[in-house]
Amino acid sequence: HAADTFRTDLMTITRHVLNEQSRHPESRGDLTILLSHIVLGCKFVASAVNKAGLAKLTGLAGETNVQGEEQKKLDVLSNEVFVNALVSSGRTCVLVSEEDEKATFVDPKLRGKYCVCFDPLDGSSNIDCGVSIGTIFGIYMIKNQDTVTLEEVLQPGKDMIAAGYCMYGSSCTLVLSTGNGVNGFTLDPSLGEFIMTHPDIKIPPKGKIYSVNEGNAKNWDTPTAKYVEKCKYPTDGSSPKSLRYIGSMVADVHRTLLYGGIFLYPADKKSPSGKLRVMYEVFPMSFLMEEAGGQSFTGKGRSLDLIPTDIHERSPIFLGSSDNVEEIKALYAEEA
Ligand code: P6P
Repeated sequence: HAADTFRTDLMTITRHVLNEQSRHPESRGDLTILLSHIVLGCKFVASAVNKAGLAKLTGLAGETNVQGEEQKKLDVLSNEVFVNALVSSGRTCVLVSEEDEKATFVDPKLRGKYCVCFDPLDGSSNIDCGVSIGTIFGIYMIKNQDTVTLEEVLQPGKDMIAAGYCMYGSSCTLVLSTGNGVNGFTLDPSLGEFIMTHPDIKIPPKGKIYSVNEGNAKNWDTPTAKYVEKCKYPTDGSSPKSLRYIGSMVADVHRTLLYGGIFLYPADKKSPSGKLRVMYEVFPMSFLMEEAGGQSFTGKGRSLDLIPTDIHERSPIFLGSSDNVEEIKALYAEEA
């Protein structure tokens, strides 16, 4: 009967965030309001991505972004959606977007105490073929919102207070941490609500999957080359690892988080600092990995200890199951 088909005690993302807020009695709910605006942005982008093929939103917008990549219409649309949602929340004072060359300093009359760094639609080169893409975001507290400068934005990732991603794929999944573990939510389009489907995500301590673009093998440095060799031809009698590489960071990281294993985007001779951006790819994904019991390493040290000097700075990244990351850390330590 009805009670069997409808859960009557739904844990929505809004309810979850309010529960988290109640853990901070001094909180005035600013983060709750900010997150609700980010969630709104994700719902809008999910709807646009799902209709993209029909609404001719795919294809190149012609302009190129600061990365020199062709900007697709959905990129431009998603960036505008998030900038508008974040500014109108009245809880942000500065925004860093993958799509905008400069940081956006919010109109002083509309400022709040948070800085949000985000990639509105990461993996967008995959839009036309239907591969999962995603929004990635990280949130910092700013000491004095009225006098915030760029220097104050360039903080180490360990100072982030929240981070998350929304993956637009076969279903729309939002994974979030506010510093008290990681939870996953799936959008129920009929309700327009994100429902908690993955409570308290913990990454397996060791995994059998490695995820890297093998096409860059010619340019890898020795520790990465040695590590990938060990994945393919183990010398300890264990069976070879499986390679899974989607080429969309949110999809590759989401699989790593749920199934375990390691995701690598190493430095190489072509890109000595790797490809992925520190502020809105490396930091948020590293924050989530550590909150889920995993690790994130740059080849030199803990990813979250990095102090960026430019908002679009890149870094090599090795993240995932703790035991797997330890193996590559050992190989870099040998090389040092
Ligand atoms: P490559 C997508 O363009 C992206 O920024 C990430 O989402 C993804 O992990 C990476 O680049 C893929 O890069 O060089 O392997 O195609």
